[in-house]
Amino acid sequence: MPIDTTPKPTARPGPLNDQRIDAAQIRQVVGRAVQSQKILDMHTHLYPPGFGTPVANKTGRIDPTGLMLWGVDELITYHYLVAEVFRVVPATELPYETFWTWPKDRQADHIWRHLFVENTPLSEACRGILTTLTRLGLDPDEKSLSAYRFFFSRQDPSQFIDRIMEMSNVEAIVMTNAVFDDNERARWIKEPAIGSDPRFRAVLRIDPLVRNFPAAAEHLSQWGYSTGRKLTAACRGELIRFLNDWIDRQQAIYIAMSLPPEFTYPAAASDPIAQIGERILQEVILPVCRDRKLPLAMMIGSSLQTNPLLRDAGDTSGRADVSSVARLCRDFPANKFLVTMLSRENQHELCVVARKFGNLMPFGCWWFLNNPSLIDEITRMRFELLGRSFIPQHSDARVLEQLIYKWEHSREIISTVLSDMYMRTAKTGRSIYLRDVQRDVEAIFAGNFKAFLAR
Ligand code: HDL
Ligand code: ZN
Repeated sequence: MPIDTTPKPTARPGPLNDQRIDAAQIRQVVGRAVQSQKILDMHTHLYPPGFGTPVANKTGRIDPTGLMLWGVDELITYHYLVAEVFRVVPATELPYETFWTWPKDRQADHIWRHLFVENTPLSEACRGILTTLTRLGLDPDEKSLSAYRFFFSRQDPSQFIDRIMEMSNVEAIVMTNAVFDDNERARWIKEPAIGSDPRFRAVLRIDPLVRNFPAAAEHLSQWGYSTGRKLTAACRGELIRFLNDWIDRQQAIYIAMSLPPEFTYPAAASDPIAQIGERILQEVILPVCRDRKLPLAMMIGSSLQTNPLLRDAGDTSGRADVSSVARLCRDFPANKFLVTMLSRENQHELCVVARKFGNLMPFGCWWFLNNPSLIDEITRMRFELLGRSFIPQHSDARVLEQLIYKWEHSREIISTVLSDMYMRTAKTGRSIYLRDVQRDVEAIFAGNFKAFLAR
């Protein structure tokens, strides 16, 4: 279902909105505006109940392969915390394979004990759990998870989504719908209306198409698209048909893919898979995005399965080539690029390239950058170089209740940074007005994304 992108009228000029804000009031006014701003969370891994849930709940309906993750066992076994617990209880003491044979609740008990009870929960992922439990009215000092389990078991998944969205002040949740994931694809084919929950929007995620076209081509031919390993005109036509079929099925609001640190455009002549990936990008993906007026989200810098024994927790980050992003924006001026990069070292260069290309929208503090110190650094850099023409954050939430902490923690930091920016502007003698704050806060948390979609 498309996002309503009709631009909200900017703050009404009028006595209230022309109200000048004294420097001493700026923090308070900005804090209130940021807290009350509804957020369009433009990248998550969340799902509505229609995708099934493996979590015990009030309705009694459980789907072991369901994709809607919520509840304390899913929260505590978030792959960020799996990686962290193996630093406390190393694989030499607890073999990875043994951990993976345990049921989810036993994994969660192990993580709770070692990261929250016997050690001080200091990491951002740990702090997030505590913020979430406390906001839900639960005691974060519990020594076991049983009280939390009882609380979640009494919830109705759909009503709980409403409650969490209200608590985190999120107006819409943008999913990641990986068409090459067999479980996800089967659900869309079985039930075409599966994506119709008005609280959610779909995104067509297509990593293998560029990361490993030969393998992707095999799957596509099994799905009825006559694609061979060579990008002939016929194959190109079939790939375009595939993308359009899925954009229509999902009502996707953008197309997304993650790319490795080694990604370059043009592709390295020595790498045939990268070479055909480049042609897929140039001759299939970008023309479809242009014709359908959809942004392409490029999430660059993830090295997958660096430690495969950690499974979802086994990925790492690497510095990527920002000049490749610049060349894509230059060579495809009719395309819209949402770009987030995983390496801290890439952030300043990405801001500089964004200054040169209006079809580039930097977004979020992604994954290993979603920590207070780095959100602060990156957001300051973006305001200083881009004004407010960027999207400061997405939650990347995989478990529903993460919306609570990921947005509470980010709002606090973004509010502080934005206040500092206003204080600096006010020091020049330019007054700051309430309409400035209302307009800017709406833009960075929702309006910029909606306007970019609508372009
Ligand atoms: O590729 C992505 O969208 C990443 O966000 C991965 O899903 C990653 O595992 C993650 O959850 N990061 O927060
Ligand atoms: Zn993600």
